Amino acid sequence: MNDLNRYLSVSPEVQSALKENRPVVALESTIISHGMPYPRNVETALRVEEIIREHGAVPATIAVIQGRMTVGCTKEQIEYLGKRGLDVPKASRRDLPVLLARGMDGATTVTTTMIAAAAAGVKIFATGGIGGVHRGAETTMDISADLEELAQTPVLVVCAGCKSILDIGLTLEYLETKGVPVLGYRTEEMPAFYTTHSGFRVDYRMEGPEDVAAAFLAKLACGLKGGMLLANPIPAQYAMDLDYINANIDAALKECAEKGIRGKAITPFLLDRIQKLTGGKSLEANIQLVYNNVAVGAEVAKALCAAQAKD
Ligand code: PSU
Ligand code: MN
Repeated sequence: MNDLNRYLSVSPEVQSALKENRPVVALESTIISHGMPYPRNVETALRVEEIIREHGAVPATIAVIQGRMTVGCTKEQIEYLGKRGLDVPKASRRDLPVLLARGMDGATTVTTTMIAAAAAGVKIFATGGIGGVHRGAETTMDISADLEELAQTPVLVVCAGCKSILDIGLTLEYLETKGVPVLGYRTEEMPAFYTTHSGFRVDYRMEGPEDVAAAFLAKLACGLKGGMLLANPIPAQYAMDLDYINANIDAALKECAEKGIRGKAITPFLLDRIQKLTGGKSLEANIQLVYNNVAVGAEVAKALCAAQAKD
């Protein structure tokens, strides 16, 4: 067995789709274990897989299961990841070696989902929001590993932007420095997760899945390392009031500082507090934007396969 295969397990369905140039969409598991409460997390994760299938693509939920990066989790594994919640360790790039060596489980973030997707040959990944530069990072140096991963791993990530628990302007500056294209799906404005509005512009407006696939293929063809970010705004009917959500984000940030929460616990703490402070309203918005992103992810994956079939 070669070294990678010892730590990577790709489901037979995903393997045959990749071999036959059929569209596959990767999905992360931190959003399941740490991003939403049980049982909504499991319901959402299963519905997300259905939506991808309805759009003619194959879903590949990714997690670390008993020391293997698993690409294409089963329903039982998704249920397990959702039920165990915070007891599943959050697995970012720096956690991966020890979790794999010890045969442990891990909830993959955007970073490690990209790593496993790339290892398996999956090029499109859809989620809710990415990590980024935290507010106050000029003193805390809290910058998500997701940004460095986008700079080096060739996967296109569909998200609804980054939420304003982060410094959106600094996150975009960081991505610019690292040469990561930030594309807006039918928008010129960088969306801010719960809202379509951030006041910041994306690099390019994309008109449809073919446009996105063509840019991604050009990047791959030229050996320009790294991924791309496709920012897809939450559908208007589910978007939250900007002042309302920002006030709640500010309250959650204040509590986080007062409690002295640090490191990788910050993001799950803030997500949970915002959900509670908004009485679950932000959870509904979060679920809807994920549904919207995976549908776009499936369309882009199809366009990519179609373009590759022509070559
Ligand atoms: N943002 C969300 N929901 C999430 C996350 C971010 O709206 O679930 C998760 C993703 O897995 C992301 C991770 O990769 O948090 C970033 O964590 P950190 O900031 O610790 O890098
Ligand atoms: Mn961090």
